[in-house]
Amino acid sequence: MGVLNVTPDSFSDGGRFVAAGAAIEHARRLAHEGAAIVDVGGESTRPGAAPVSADEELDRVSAVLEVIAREIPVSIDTSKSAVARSALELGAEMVNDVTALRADPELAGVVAEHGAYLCLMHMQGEPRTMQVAPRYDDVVSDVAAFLAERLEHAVARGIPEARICLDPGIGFGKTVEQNLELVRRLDVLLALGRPVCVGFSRKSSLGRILGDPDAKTGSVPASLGAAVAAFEHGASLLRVHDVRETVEALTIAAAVDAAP
Ligand code: HH2
Repeated sequence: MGVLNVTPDSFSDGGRFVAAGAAIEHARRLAHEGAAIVDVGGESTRPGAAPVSADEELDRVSAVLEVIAREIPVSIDTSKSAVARSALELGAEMVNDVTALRADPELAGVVAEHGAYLCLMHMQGEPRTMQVAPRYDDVVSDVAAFLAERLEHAVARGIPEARICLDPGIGFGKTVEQNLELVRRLDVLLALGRPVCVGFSRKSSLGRILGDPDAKTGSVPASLGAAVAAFEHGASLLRVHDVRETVEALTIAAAVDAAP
């Protein structure tokens, strides 16, 4: 899954793709480099980010979706039913909701009505404050219990289980060690029976592991290490900014695993 942030303030690529032309070109490039789907977002969820209105979010993504959503597979990274509805009408196939259907009670119905795919992600707290003091009894069991409950909720609202994937939400209310433990024990999430998506790409934990306690992002090589580790632990969707590099790294990891 290639990331396309049509935002002025995303943590790693904010401002680069605000102009529709640049965003369209980048989406095509991600697909060409091997992304199976391009995740288009109009609201930053980085720690401390301020929320935006549905109109503003739609304004940012519509011009891009109008051109690319019937050309390449697209997912819309939103928690708002109005944004999801427009995106699905423009041809998007999947809704990626970092609140796992908790922010907008109408979102589940929109996903069900359009027969769309859905990604349910775990987040503790909200972006403004989530990194202040994350607390868990056991991070992996707590995230698994949350995702199991959200999966049940989505299915009860008419979204077929076969259309849903789950995501531990790397960096969303988690310490560096908690992020690592979630990948290390990914089997606990896989036991829920759905494909697992991991988004470690360029996140600050990577820079912190490499020795910078104030890191705001992670490097490309660090992101590749995380992608390969997540793949080796069973993730089948990797949400990444650097598609070509990730495809190359994963192709080698998969070739090692392939039986002759
Ligand atoms: N991470 C971000 C945004 N959406 N969706 C899923 N399913 N999983 C993730 O890990 C995830 C996500 C944050 O990364 P990014 O989009 O690059 O930054 P920003 O939120 O600042 O736009």
